[in-house]
Amino acid sequence: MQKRVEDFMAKVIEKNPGEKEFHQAVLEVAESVMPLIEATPKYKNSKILERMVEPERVLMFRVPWLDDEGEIKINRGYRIEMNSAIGPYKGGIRFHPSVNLGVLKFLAFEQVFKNSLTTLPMGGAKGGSDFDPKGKSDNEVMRFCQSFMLELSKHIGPDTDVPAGDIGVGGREIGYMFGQYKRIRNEFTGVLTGKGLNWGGSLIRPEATGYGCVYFVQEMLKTRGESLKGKICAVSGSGNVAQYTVEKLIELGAKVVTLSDSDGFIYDEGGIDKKELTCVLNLKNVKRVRIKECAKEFGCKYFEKKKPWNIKCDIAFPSATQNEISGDDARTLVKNGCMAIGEGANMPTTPEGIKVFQSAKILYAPGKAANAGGVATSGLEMSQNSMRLLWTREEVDRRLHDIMIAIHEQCVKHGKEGKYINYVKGANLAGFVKVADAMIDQGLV
Ligand code: NDP
Ligand code: 2IT
Repeated sequence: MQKRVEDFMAKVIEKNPGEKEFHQAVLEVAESVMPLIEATPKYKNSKILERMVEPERVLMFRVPWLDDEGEIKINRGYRIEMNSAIGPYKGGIRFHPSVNLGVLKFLAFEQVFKNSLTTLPMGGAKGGSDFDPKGKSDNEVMRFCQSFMLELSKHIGPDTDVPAGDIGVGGREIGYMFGQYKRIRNEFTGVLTGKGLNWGGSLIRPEATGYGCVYFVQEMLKTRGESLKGKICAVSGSGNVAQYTVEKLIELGAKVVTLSDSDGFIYDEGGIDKKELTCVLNLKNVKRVRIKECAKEFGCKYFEKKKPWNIKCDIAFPSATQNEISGDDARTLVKNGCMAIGEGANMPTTPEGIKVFQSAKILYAPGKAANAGGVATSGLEMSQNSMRLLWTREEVDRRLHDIMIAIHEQCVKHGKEGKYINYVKGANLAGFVKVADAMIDQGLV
């Protein structure tokens, strides 16, 4: 089997040179699903995995815009439409200087399996730009978003491809892009999710990824007769996902001791409380300053250029970016008694780190299962837009919670290895089967 995976990967690497994050994401899936493919003639003979790693469509375009000084700036825009076997393309948009083709292909590939797991009819896509919103004025961000959407609008639509937010794209950016789409197409439709509440957005969408991740970890803990009450949690990042992970953890009686950004992390030994979280939201979402400022406000410790993984914790919630937990970080977490990992971010643990967690037999949930609540609630936003009505907060939260429980059940069903649940294998297999069968039903697509 090892040889079959190696041969398959050699071809993927040859065809997609230099795209190391994409290779990493594909390898993880290939290792999980290859035994099933080899044992199932309909998958093997139809070259299903070879087809899945080839995006249905890749769009790459110039995004020119004017800064506040009137100087011309040029960024690159992308949309990777990976797979539409089970529904319209769906997935976020990332604005960050590290964005390139390989990063977005990894994210689009992950999204295919994640969206399949949600139980909702959504295909997989991802888009973005190497534009850096940090330090830009609102007007600069608006002009960039308008230029980006001028091209993207030709390729998306409520039944074709429905983007949403990701790193660097929140409510402000979705608003500017939605306004521009509406102006170009003269249509008010659910073409984006994560919209503002009074113009088509869904309650709970802002909270959904963080809440969903916590609900998933709750399910994992139940398999060992444990709960979140009193657990010490280390959270990385301080953006959308991190903020609402912390909110739900506080509500459920856990103690969150860290938050971070790309400059460093804060350590609040007594636990971040509701008042402090409100302060984080204001500093990060309104004033848009560094996490260091929160440490000053709370009088807690700040560690410059460090990640929070050497802080003793029961549960870690990596919620910043890919490959933020190395093999060494994973060993430190395990040594310090960490019992569970809930990945709010996409692919935050390196392959070496995953091996460390799995060998230590701790509860390890990959992002495509644990953070699927965000896109699931985007799916719920699409449903509400189609029906032209708005569900209550309780209704959306209940559906989100049920979906996270259902994802956990699928992982257990496909990932059980004796007493241990291999959530990586479970998520990959469950996500794969639905998409593979749909592709086969639809002929040579
Ligand atoms: P935000 O832009 O709101 O926040 C991102 C946070 O991560 C910031 O604190 C940022 O710090 C930090 N960060 C970003 N890049 C790096 C880096 N290279 N090194 C260290 N820190 C970094 O994004 P989100 O909270 O939406 O996204 C966080 C993660 O969750 C991403 O992996 C995303 O793909 C994933 N995700 C998001 C979903 C959503 O609905 N938004 C759904 C599912 C997954 P700084 O400000 O310094 O850049
Ligand atoms: O990675 C993700 O799942 C997201 N950024 C959310 C995608 C979405 O369409 O809501």
